Amino acid sequence: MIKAVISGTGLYTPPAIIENEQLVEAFNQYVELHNNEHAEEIARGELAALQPSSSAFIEKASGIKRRHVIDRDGILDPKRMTPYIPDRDNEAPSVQCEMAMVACKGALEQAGKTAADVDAVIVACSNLQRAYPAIAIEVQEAMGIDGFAYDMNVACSSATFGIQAAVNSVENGAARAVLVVSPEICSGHLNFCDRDSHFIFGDACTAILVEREEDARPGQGFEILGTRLKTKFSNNIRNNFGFLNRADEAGIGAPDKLFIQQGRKVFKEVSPLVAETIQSHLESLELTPDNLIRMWLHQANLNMNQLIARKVLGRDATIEEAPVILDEYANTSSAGSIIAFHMHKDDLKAGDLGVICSFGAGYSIGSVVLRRR
Ligand code: CO8
Repeated sequence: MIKAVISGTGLYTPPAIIENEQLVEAFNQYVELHNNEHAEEIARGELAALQPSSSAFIEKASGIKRRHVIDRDGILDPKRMTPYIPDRDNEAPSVQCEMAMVACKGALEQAGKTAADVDAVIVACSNLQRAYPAIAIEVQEAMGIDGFAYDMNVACSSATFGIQAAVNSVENGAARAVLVVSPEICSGHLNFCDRDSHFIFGDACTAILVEREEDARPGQGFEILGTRLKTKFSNNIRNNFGFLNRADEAGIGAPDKLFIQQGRKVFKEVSPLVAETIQSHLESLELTPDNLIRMWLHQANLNMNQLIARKVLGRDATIEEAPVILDEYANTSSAGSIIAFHMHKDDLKAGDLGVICSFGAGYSIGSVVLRRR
């Protein structure tokens, strides 16, 4: 029987950084401009004045200190509040393809493989730059991979669901090796004018190489002991952007065509579901939480991760057990847990166990239990 392993990971981090203080300064300038412009309606009680944001709130509520973004200037311009990412000619690589190339090359290098060893590419992320052709097929072409490719989207759980799809392809013999790539440009669909969410996201791209155990270098990477996926419909994280928007002009540009969430409800409803999913997944593999050396959790909120880790372990997790990258990257949607894995896996010893767990819109939860080879 063919077994799949993760033999390499790669990461692309956009060089531009926005500190909380800089984001808040731009937001508060926008608020001042907006409130001045609408002073009369506000005075008449017809419109509520916008309230300023605060970097102390952001760090306390989320643990986020800064984020990497594709474009900093457009976001920090109080008259724009949107990244500026120019359209490209069809002959030039798309932005997502360009990010994916860096991450894919990193994953192949780590695994000691080349494009000739790979048969498939899955681009798994929350927001795709265009409807078609699939970004994955563009990445396949740019990497020089002979085989097949497709896009998929399960919001923050795209990468873990993508890993399961890759495991299936490898274990059923459809592909020797699959690259799962998550080019997350979250700034493209974040409402930087919304105080409740303007600080939440950042941009990054991760790649994971899933390949046949027999092809992987001895001692390289992680055995995939099991994957467990769970979804449960919720409107608490939603984005109504889509191809039908143009069919009702009234909704074009409305706030619901960008990311919107009931953060507190998400926190309360998702945390127990995640802990239960990890626990039952471990149980099905005849493992217990005590066996876990590491949890590479989705990186949305530090308080949430500490709560989930406490529920799973029955005690507070150390920073080594549940590493944090959201302070530097903010929420990079499906890339978050994979960035944590990429950065905090090399110290594990042969036989050590860990779990990658994503959670987010859908709701969707993906758990991947790994053993260091
Ligand atoms: N500055 C100052 N005060 C603020 C701010 C701010 N920026 N924002 C809100 N406040 C105020 C509120 O108005 C409120 O005031 P009051 O008490 O007077 O009503 C008070 O602060 C508390 O507000 P909240 O209750 O909203 O604060 P929370 O403690 O709940 O923290 C969080 C808010 C940080 C959003 C938190 O709820 C959270 O992180 N929840 C978990 C959310 C989560 O994990 N979501 C996952 C979504 S990601 C995903 O699925 C991927 C989607 C696809 C990606 C798309 C890319 C764009």
